[in-house]
Amino acid sequence: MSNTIDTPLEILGGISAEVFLRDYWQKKPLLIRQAIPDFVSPLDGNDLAGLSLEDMVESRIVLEHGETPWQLKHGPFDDETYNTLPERDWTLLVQAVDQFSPDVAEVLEHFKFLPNWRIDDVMISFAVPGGSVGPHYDNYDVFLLQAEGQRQWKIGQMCDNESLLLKHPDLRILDSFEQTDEWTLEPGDMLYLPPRLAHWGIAQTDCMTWSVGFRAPSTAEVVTHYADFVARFLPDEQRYSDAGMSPVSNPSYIRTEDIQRLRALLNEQLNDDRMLLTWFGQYMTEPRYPDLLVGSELSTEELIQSLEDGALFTRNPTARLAWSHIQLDQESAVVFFVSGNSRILSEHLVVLLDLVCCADALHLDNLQAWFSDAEAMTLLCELIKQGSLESLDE
Ligand SMILES: [Mn+2]
Repeated sequence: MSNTIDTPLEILGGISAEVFLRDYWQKKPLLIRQAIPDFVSPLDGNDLAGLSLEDMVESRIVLEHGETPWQLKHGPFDDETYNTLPERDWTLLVQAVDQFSPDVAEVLEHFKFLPNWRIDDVMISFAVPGGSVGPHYDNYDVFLLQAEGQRQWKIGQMCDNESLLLKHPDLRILDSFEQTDEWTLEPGDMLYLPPRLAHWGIAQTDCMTWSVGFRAPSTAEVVTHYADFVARFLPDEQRYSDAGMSPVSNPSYIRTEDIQRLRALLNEQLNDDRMLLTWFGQYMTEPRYPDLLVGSELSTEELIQSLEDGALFTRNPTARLAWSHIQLDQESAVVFFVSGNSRILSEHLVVLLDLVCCADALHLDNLQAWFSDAEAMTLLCELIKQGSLESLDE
């Protein structure tokens, strides 16, 4: 592992991950000039517009002075859409471009000081001069990397669900913006914003911004999804029970002891760390576009043969992988989360998991040592079958 916590990182403007996480992450913004020096975007506005024509891709166009103020159009678009756009004041936004472009996914390599299961996607916006989606806030952390042209970023107040918004059916634009700072970002510059901080980006020239966004379940999601997950394992017969209760003096009254029984029931069901880990790992690795995981059936022998013939396997950018340790009776084991599923593996496979999760590619050199390990080979075949690992020449 190359992430030493006190190493100065260029992507963070020369501060260490430790300092960034202590002073900025989830707390305050950080402007980093030349976070990626001399950054040259591997795709341009036309490439992005091309992506927005495809069915699988989530895209939007925001026109400040459209048929209505701040008009929002949803993709997929067609050539006609682009032929009719005005010269100024519009923005095209395309979600999860990292899933469709390995060159874009590569930018995520810079963020290895954060858990990869917290990363959501790389959204890319292209704007013409004046283009903006208005002053707003988001509920998640974001790194805004200027990829092309210049964009002015203004930052403002911390917001919450009481912050007043313009009346708009789809967009959450702030009614008031209390500016505290502003900067113009050039290619390679990056701005980190914590959740709920008001921000307002305005294109100065034709410009492209990459937003590395993070996912964090809302507390409401955690509570409802986890409760649903636990409930799947509970038979209908298992119920609130009050064997041994004392007689009531007032039949309408709910006593402290009744609530204590309920509390005990909830504690017993919700305090299982292994269950919590299983749910969390599965939930946080759910892929955004599961349809993009297309696997192929391969036996261990066929896998070995293909590796010996020079095959290279890489992670499908759609796959989301994470792992952790769990205690099984007496021994420690590993639980591996793969795109919303989990499987328990022997502890000795940690080294292989590290390869699967982190290596640039899997090939004869780094896999040969595992050929005689049946559990390891079964795992690799399943990852290929399930589409998480794909052969580079396919
Ligand atoms: Mn935003």
